[in-house]
Amino acid sequence: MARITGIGGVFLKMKLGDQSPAEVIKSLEIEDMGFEYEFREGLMHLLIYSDTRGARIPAGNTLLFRLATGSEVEIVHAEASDYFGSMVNLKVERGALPIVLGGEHSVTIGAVEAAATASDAAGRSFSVLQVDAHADTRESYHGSRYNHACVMARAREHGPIVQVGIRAIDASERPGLDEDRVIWAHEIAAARARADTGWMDRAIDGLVDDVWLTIDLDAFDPSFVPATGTPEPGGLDWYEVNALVRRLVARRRLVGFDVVELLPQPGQHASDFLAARLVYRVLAEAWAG
Ligand SMILES: [Mn+2]
Repeated sequence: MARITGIGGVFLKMKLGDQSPAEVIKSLEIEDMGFEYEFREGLMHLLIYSDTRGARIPAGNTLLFRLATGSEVEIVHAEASDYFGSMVNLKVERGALPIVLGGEHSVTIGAVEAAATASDAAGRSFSVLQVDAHADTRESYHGSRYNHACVMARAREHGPIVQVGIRAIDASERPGLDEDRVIWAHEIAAARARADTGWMDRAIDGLVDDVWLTIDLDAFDPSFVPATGTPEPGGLDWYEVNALVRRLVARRRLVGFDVVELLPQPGQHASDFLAARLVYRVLAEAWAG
């Protein structure tokens, strides 16, 4: 196979066997220079960016990926965001509830933008509830404003955000955080000991008419979801997240949601089941609520 090196902006499409992106790159003899991967399977669209530790592509699926270097990384990220935005738009236009699954948390950026535009057009205010271990409020990271570390910095450009379960932030994020809109994981742990769920209402109080819910699976304690890229101890439990969702749909209009940062581990599928069950539960609550 031809050796391709140092090319920016090349778009390759190929059918894969049961290979990881890293194995594909190796088989193509492309030098790994920080690639962006886009993976499409049937109606499910996942983006896999440069952080592909352990990711595997099931046999018979198609991997689309672009090689991006330097300033191109942001361009590719922006294109990916547009892509997810257009997918969400399609769902909204049909009156459906859009669900985005990841993979990379950056898939949320375009989805939120599309949902915000739809709410705006309908004359309703828009907000985002984030359930996550990390604040994700960096303005730019690794050369891109669309990096997964910048998801909530982009989201708050569209309306108020509330952040739940936060327990790991960068020093640079601290000054920009609105403490009234952050429910820290340690507060939740303390409330748990008192069987006090008031923090859920406090979180929802900060939201407006329409809400996009973004659930980064690392919000859960790693004892529940070990299969994620950046596990942080001291997280939420299953029933807390379920109760929060139930209260959310009782008090606000859920316009879409995502469940992201699942990083399946061979031989250990509890996290995968939790993620699937969570999607299920949010849908059930949304339809019942
Ligand atoms: Mn996140």
